[in-house]
Amino acid sequence: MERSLVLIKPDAVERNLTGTLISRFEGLELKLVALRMLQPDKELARRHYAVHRDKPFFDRLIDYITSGPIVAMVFEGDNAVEVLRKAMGATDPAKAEAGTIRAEFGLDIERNTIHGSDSVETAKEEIKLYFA
Ligand code: D4T
Repeated sequence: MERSLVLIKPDAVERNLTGTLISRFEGLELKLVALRMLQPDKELARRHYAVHRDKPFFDRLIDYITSGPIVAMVFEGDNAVEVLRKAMGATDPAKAEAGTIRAEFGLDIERNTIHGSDSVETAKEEIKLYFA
C-alpha cells in the first residue's frame, strides 16, 4: 500500500476544477485519506521545490504556487505514486498524452494544474510538509 501527495494548483482551484479533479482521482480506485486547502507561503514552497532551486524557472515557480489557494491531498492504494503520475500526464500539458489530466486541463508547463509525488520516498517527505 503506497501513499502519494497530490496538489491541486492555483490555476485549477481558480477555474473551479477542484471537485472535477478529486472525482478523477477517486475514479482511480485510490482512497482519499487526507485533504486541506491552504495558500502556501514562500518557505513551504521553497522546501517543496528545493530540488529545483538552481533552475532558471525556480522563482517563477515559487511565485506561482504561492499565488492563491491550493488543495493538498493524500491518496492511498496499490502503486498510488505511479497510478497518479500516469493519470496526470507529462509536466508540459502540450506534451501530455491524450486523456491525461494535464492534457485536458493544463494551461502551460508552469500552470500545469496538479502535482503528484514522483516516488514513494519523495511522497513521504512531501506529506510531512503539508500534513505536519
Ligand atoms: P510537479 O512537481 O509540479 O508535479 O511537476 P513534475 O514532477 O511533473 O515536474 P518537475 O518536478 O520537473 O517540475 C516541477 C514544477 O516546475 C514547473 N516547471 C518545470 C516549469 O515551470 N518550467 C520547466 O521548464 C519545468 C521542467 C512545473 C512543475
